[in-house]
Parts: sequence; C-alpha cells; structure tokens
Amino acid sequence: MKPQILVIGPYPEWDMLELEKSYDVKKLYEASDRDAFIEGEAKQVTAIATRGELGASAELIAKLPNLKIVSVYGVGYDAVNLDACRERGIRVTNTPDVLTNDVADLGAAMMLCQSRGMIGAEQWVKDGSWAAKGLYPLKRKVWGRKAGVLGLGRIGFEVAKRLRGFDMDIAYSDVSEKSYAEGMTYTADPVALAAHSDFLFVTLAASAATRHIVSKDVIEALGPEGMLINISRASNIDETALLDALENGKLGSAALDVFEGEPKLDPRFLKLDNVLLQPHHASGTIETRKAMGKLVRDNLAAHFAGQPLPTPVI
Ligand code: 8YV
Repeated sequence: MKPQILVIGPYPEWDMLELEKSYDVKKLYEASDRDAFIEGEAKQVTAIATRGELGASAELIAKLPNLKIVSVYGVGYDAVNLDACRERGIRVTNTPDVLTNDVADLGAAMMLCQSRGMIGAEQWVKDGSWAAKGLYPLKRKVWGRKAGVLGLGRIGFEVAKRLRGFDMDIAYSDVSEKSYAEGMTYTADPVALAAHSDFLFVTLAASAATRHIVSKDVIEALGPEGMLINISRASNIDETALLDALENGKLGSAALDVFEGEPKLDPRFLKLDNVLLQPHHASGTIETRKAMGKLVRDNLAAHFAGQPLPTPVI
C-alpha cells in the first residue's frame, strides 16, 4: 500500500503525476468541507506536502495525529507553525538554493521595469500615445545609483551580485556583518540603510522577529525619490504605512511580489500609479518549479526510506 500524503494546494501536473506514482495523494484543496475530508479520508496521513505561502497551521497539524513530516515547496516556511511541529517532533523541510537565482532575477527585473516605466511605456505604444503625443515622459536611471539590501542571505547576496552589474553603490543590513559581502557597506540600522538607498530590496526570511521591520520610519527614510522592492514576505513590511506613504508621496514607488492576504490584496494598491504589482511569482519559472517539486519529493522519499532529509528546517 502506498503511504498517504495530504497535499494542501495544487502543484503543476508534472509534480502531481510523480507524487501519485509513490503516494496515495489526498487533495485538501479539492475538498468542499475540509474538516469532513480530514476526518473521513485524511486522518491517517503521516506527511503533508504544501507550498510556501500555504504552509500548515497549528489547527491543521492538530487534526492529524499521525503527522511526521511537512515538506514545503518554497524556501519560506513562515506559514508552517514550527512550534506545533517541534512539540510533536514533526520534521519540516523546504526548497532552498534551487530558487535563489530566479528570485534575485525577478527582483532586479522589477527594479528596472519600474524605474524605467516599462509598463506605462508599452501602454504608450499600444494606445497610440506615441504617435499622438510624441515622446514618452522621462524616467529615472538605475545604473550607478544607490541600493540597499535588507537581509544578505542567499537571495539578498544574489540580488547584490546583479546590482554590481549596474555599477551600483551597495549597502546591506543584517543581524551581523557578512564576510562574503565584499565591496558592500554594512549598516546595522534599517532606517540608515533606507536613508542611503535609492532602491531598497527586502530579501529577509520572514519570522515573528522581522514582522514590520520595514516600518513607517524605514519607508519615510527611503523617501519621495526612493523605491521599495519586496521579494520576501508581506509581513516584513508595515503595509498600511507603505500604502499611506505611496498615497501621500512620502515614498516614491514600490515594486511588490507579495501582499498581506494574497491573492486578495488591499484595494488601495489598485488605485496607485506608482506601484508595480506582481502575483507572487519570483520562483515561477518552469526550470525552478521543476527543481522545487523534485526537492519536495526527495525530502518525502528520504523520510519514508528512513534516510537523512536533504533540506531540513527542523
Ligand atoms: C512559493 C515562496 O512557494 O519560496 C518561497 O518561499 O514563496 C514561493 O516559492 C511559490 O509561490 C509556490 O507556491
């Protein structure tokens, strides 16, 4: 008999096919009554396969008395209740490294796209403004300007590498100075980092400790000419302060891949013309998502074979 696993949200078809070869897959996302589904069909599962943004809540974990492992498709595991897992010795795995370069690429692309006004520029061509009104309004340059990276982990470091290609003056904040941060200035205080920066990248792993680390003060220090780029988690930013600053001009602009309550977002975002809004797809390439899916399965396979987990969180 194949072991039962509970899948919280769908994966691409190639992953579902692979999972179904090895496991009796219980699809929570297809259940109209989730509690009844767990009681009736999924109570015996010993493994969860979930996505970064979906995680596994304490409430869900409590309903699965035999749960032994949560395998996350994503580097971020902030949506998994680690305390509930620790209490019961439940292992948690994620998919680091394989997505780092794609996430950094999207961050750099968002900076370029927003600073050079590429979305509006395409509209200018398509709606006939080019022919009717002439030249597109001038935008701000990227190369040679000042960048700040908040969180110089794997993703932050790859962002910084890309920014070097634009001859930018790069500073970073982290809990401590990093030996590998050659040519970058360390600034412990995020407000000072923002004050230095024309572009501030948020690349921190989210946790209770980093909640709203991008505060009203950080946002206002970035200022009316500054751009905030978030490719981490919405909880790292005080979203209300961000919306206020974007509306009243205290912050120049923002390029965001993540939102509180996503995929629904605060309707105030939709009224702004100084934002670039992306649907949480920084890791969303076929190549990377295939590698992430494989790592989710490799972790599950190692667990069921009693082997060391390839990428454990706990
Ligand atoms: C998502 C992510 O998991 O890596 C992360 O932490 O947020 C993403 O890769 C992805 O959107 C899949 O749902």
